[in-house]
Amino acid sequence: MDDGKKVWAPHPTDGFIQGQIVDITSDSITVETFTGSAGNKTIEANYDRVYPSEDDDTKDVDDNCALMYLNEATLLNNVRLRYKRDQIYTYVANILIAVNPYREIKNIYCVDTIRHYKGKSIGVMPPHVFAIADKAYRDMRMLKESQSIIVSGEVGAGKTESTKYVLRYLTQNWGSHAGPIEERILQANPLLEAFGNAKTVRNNNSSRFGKFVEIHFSSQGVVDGGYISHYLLEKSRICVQNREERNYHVFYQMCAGAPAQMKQQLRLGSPDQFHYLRQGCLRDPVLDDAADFGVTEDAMRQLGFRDDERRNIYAIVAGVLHLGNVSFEDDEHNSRGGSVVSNVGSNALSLTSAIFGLENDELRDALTARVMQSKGGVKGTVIKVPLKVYEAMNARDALAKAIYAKLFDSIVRKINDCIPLKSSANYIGVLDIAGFEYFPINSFEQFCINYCNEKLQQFFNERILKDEQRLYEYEGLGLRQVNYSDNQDCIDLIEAKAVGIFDLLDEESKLPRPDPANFTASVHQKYPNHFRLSVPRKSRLKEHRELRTEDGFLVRHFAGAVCYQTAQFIEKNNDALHASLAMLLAEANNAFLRALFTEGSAKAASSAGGGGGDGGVRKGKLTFISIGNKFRTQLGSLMEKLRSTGTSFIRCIKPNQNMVGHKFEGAQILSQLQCSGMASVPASWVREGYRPAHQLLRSTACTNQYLQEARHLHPRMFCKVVKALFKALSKKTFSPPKRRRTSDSDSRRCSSDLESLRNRPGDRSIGAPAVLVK
Ligand code: AD9
Ligand code: MG
Repeated sequence: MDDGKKVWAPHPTDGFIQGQIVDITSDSITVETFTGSAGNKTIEANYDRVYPSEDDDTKDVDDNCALMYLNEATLLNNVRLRYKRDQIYTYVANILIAVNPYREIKNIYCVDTIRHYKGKSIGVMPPHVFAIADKAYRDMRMLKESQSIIVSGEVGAGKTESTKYVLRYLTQNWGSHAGPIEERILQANPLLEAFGNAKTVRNNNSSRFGKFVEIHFSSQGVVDGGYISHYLLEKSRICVQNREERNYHVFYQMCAGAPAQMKQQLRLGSPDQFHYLRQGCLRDPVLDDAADFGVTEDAMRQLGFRDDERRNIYAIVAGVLHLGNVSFEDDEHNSRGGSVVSNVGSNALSLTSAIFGLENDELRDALTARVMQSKGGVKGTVIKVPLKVYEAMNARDALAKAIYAKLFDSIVRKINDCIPLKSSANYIGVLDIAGFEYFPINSFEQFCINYCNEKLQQFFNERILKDEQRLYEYEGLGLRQVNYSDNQDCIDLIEAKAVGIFDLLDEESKLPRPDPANFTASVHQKYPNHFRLSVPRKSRLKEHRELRTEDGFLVRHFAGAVCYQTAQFIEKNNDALHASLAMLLAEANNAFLRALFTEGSAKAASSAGGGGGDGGVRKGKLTFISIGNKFRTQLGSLMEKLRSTGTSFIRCIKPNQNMVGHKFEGAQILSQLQCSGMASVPASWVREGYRPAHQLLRSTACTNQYLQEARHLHPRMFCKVVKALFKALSKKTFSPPKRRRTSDSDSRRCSSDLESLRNRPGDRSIGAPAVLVK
């Protein structure tokens, strides 16, 4: 880096800005910027934040590994150049970066495009989700090994849309129409979205749960069936939403689009009649609730939900809305305090009882009093403790959340019943789960999702870095080991048996009077000097009161430090209904509702392993079911699955916060690239002279033509070429080693060697089927 050299310097909004070096001191560089929003001025930056620029910085490449200087700045610039040309996809080796275009780009997902990508190696066609899906399919068939595609990114980055395109590609057999089982698998999406997606400030169709969708194939490579696992449905939304957000789509769909008879039967009116909908916004200009009701209904029909099953589901949804309208007031006739259902609320109470098949009085009692064992007097005597108004409201909300969550579980179970496996040989699983997140205030939900992202990052490191190193050893490239940050310590901090944060939380929750401050103190006491954990930083935001030690803790995640406020950890971690409510539901006349709680919990317990011994902890006469523990177990089996499959990664990027097309907010995008490991991983490859051979093969323009042929060479020759290339690239000269003509017997050996080269684990899809040089 000398004076006059064209470089990228850090910039607060653009991420990086181009300029030329005008001064260099021992620890900083001064850069005069060319143009851009900063205008012509000088920027002084740390030495290690200034990066060399490509000679021709207007030319983009399909694969970032083809850049001469691969660093954060050139990576960002390449993605930017392509985004401007509506090329939203870019590779970093085999990882796909997908920038959300926030508008329709013509023909990029049509049937013809699907056809073009079928059977083509990565790199033959322009970067695309279809290419990733096709690679997964080819690898599955060739290696006879299941595959997974991990789609990640922040809220609104396009994970769910990308997942849908992958699923469509895999279920549309060579561009023809999907068959009945494929059609059913595709219809699972709109149904899950109706019940599990909602409008939020950052995405008007935000998934409020994670999912892993497996498409199973027979040994002939034909779709055989599917299986969906789901994770962490956001329950708080059922009762409370921000002013600009909404509840789950299905509520509004039913209010707007249900047939008149159903509306009459379930006493549905406009959304503003319901407390659970009124707090948020009622309509979204982009969504057509009435039409979407039809979409949800069609999805259920096509999946094979019977008329009575659909009716039962809708009734529960309506019941939850009426339950939310049950309001309370102080009980003036009771000297011990307590609450009664208010006049306004009593109509809602009877509608709810009617729909749920409950006795009106019993529902009222269960909401306004709690059954407890008396402390003094005769041992084991059960007494009723009246609840205060806010406690009764909490009981109501807990009931609504439990019912809706169980309904969601049962819908997923039913979908799985509708797409059964018959003779599955292998599967391709697509994971669509929220990425790393942090807000001004972070609670249990963020803690769980960031824990999940730590696990996925560890897996990413394993797959991308460890496997890559193994591959180079195999190719005899003799490269130095690349160091990357290991996050096992952070994972242990959270999940370790007995001493991890999840178990400390469960310990506190099992006490007669759990206290968030005690829990937080126990975390700090356990880890006084842990690198990953510390006392929360003072909140910089003035409107939030300053955090004290007992209010939370700070975890240094791989993607950044997050401060968690622990006030609600204990209640959010507890998945059990209070005994009086649980007893009430067990006796409901609505058989569907009753089954949600009996069947669902039996299955959940067995899937959590050990008959629920882990997840359910006896607490006096009450059961405490820990969400954290259940999630840890679920994630454990997901990771086991992922480890047993071949993997591809799709990193989705949100280009701007306004959710509009043609707006590239460089700094925000850079931070997403950093969080996903995209900025550091390839940079370390390059820094260590560590660029995979096959990437060179298909991406380096100067050698492209020669290497088109080289990929048909014998593996040993192939390795020589690559080594020569490696040296040549550092000197910018290249003369290929002499190639010998292959004899017929050589050809055959080459053919099988090449085949095994292509097929070995971690195949980088060197090229289309072998055609030997004659
Ligand atoms: V969330 O964490 O579930 O809130 P996602 O799933 O990452 O989020 P989603 O796929 O829902 O985001 O995309 C958000 C919106 O971006 C969509 O509703 C589309 O309007 C838009 N989008 C995303 N991908 C594409 C695309 N490939 N083409 C056009 C897109 N629009
Ligand atoms: Mg989503």
